[in-house]
Amino acid sequence: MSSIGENGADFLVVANRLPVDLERLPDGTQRWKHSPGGLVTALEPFLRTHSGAWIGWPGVADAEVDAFEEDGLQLHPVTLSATEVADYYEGFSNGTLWPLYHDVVAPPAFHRRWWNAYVRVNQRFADVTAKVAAQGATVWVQDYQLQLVPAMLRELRPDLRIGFFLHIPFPPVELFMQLPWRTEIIRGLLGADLVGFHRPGGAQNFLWLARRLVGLEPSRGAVGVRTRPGVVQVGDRTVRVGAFPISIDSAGLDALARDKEVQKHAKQIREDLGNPKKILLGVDRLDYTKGIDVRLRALYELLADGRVDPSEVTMVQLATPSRERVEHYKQMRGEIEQAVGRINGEFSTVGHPVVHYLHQSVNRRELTAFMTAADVMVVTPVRDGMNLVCKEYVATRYDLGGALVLSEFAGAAAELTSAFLVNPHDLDGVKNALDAALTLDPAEGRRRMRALRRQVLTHDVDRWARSFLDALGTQTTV
Ligand code: GDG
Repeated sequence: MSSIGENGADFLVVANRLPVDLERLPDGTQRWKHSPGGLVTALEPFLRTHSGAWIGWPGVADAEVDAFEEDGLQLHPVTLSATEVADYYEGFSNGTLWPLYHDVVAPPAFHRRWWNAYVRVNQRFADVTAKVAAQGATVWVQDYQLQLVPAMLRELRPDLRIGFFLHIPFPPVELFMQLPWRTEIIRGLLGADLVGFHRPGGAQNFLWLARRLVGLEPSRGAVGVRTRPGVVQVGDRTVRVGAFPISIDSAGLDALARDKEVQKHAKQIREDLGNPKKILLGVDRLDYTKGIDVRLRALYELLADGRVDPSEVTMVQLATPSRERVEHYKQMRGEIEQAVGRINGEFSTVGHPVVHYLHQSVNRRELTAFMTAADVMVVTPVRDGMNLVCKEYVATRYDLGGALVLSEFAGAAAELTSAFLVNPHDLDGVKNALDAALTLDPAEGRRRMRALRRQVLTHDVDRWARSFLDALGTQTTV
């Protein structure tokens, strides 16, 4: 790691988190820990060939750390105080926007203090970006925590080319209209040259709101905000709006699943579970939108109805700890653990629990081994922008084995039509889909998996990033 030189960056990613986390050790020292997600992998080629920079929060409060350079990528930490973490991050981002944008599956809370912190922190991200961007640079702002950054940045640096991508659903207009600061958010997004969503429905909702909330305002009439399909005209500036369904590093995961060590590990997992006839798998951040409760309820009823034999079927639920200080999350964790306890209490035998529940995160190789070992992957969110887990499962099944049960309310359902698609609100439907996946004829299973893999392997995260940046007008040939 070295410090930053004078030259500005010409391709910048602005995200709530940096691709590295600052870790504070018990002896008071601190170190950087890599947390490379899909986004980093996808953008790496552009970041490295374009004198790239990443602006984000290092993940702990009050961390005063200087910018530094690593492997040719500039990292610019944005400091948040403990109060700002509580109000901007846990509060407005995860207590207001997250539930509101996920169809109010939990009630969003509206607090002016949270909103004020959101404005302040978005301004700080915009200020840092404005300082480090080279003349005419491309800036790609990510996700719901930073929706005001595009307009704030344009105000400071009209020379920049600005893209924004939302990783979660953009809600139906009736729900968005609940937000006391709805106009400010739409204006914030309209600062971008390109606003991207996972699904065309999100783009349409945004276009409608832009016309309704900004275009029809008498005071803004003079500026002239008009919309036509895929475009908002703000005065003489054109804002493009579109759908860009995100994906994964499909080839990388396919290769990892073929790795001999990973295969050995998968075999070991089956053995450790007592070689059950069928293994069901769930992998999620422990989040109330993911419908972990739905699949546990369905499994409970299938066991109670005698349609699933507890000596033949085992379920593994990996639930990565998430947002543990936010109230809804604490409550939901208790409910899920109770549901696991209920199934195991009624249907397990000594040494053979029906549900193996791990509230831990596992490393990427181990996760791939779990996916390789699983006969049925169960993905039942009540609402999900895309959901990468289902695509990852498909990418690991080069053997054409396994079956996917997938909620219609995940963005991925539009692409993965050969999965067992379910409405997570229809418990009988979920039960029937689980039953069908558990008793699937192998030839039919291979047919479905082949179709799923065709989609996932040809539509990877690289293609996603290129299509967004091409639409933004950035040179992506590297
Ligand atoms: C948001 C949107 C959208 C999970 N547990 C472990 C682990 N994971 C990895 C998965 C996957 C990622 O985390 C989760 O991605 P999802 O897409 O499923 O869900 P969100 O975190 O809610 O992501 C979502 C996404 O943004 C991208 O735009 O698809 O709709 O909500 O990659 O594999 N990884 C490891 N250990 C774990 O225990 N290593």
